[in-house]
Amino acid sequence: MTMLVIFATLWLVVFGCECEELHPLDCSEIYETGEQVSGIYSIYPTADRPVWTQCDMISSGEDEEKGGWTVIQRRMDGSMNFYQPWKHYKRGFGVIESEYWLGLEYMYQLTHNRKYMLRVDLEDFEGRKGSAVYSLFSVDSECEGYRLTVSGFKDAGAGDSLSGHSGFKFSTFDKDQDTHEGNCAKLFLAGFWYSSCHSTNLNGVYLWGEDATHYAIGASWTSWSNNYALSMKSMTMKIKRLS
Ligand SMILES: [Ca+2]
Repeated sequence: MTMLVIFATLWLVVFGCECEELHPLDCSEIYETGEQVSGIYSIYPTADRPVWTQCDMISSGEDEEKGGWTVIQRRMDGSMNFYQPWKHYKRGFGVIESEYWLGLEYMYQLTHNRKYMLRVDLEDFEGRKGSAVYSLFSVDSECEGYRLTVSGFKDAGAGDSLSGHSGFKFSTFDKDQDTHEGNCAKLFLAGFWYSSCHSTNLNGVYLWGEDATHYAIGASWTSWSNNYALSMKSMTMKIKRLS
């Protein structure tokens, strides 16, 4: 009987530990457990349900780059339509193996009381690559319109097209929270933290390069070449926890 109690207690302890390990908050936590292979993992921004995401595990380079990065947005081949309604931007959409948006609610759950940095990696159709790094990234609650806070820009070849969007709420075609008299999401065919309207349209139309036919609807990052007509080939937004 005593042995049975000891065995049951040990089982509970072991099982308890396994539960902890199986519920990582984000990719930073997965990296800290020793997992250093980039790929698809499930994370728990909320305690109750897992969310699939790409984890970018970086072990080389400068300290700022090292760690587990949680990919919150990825574009790479134009396979996914990013002109989506509010409820999809809230909960996330897309295909984790290729193009997706993690979801504003998960971004809020991760960042509202923890410190995260943001890195935006870009590549154009000429093969040129560059990044923009921000030492602080957070998203407010839905009641606050999922307002963006981004600061501490550091240039890594892409220039800064995002700081101007800090302090603005998220807008979609069916939820206009921008400061423009019109509807920026309808004008520029995406969902984003539009002001009046944008200096980057990372969720914009995948235009396969430069297209000046329709003004600024592409997936642009205007400090790239001061060109609203240029749409990127690949874009990734990823965040890493600092505390
Ligand atoms: Ca408006």
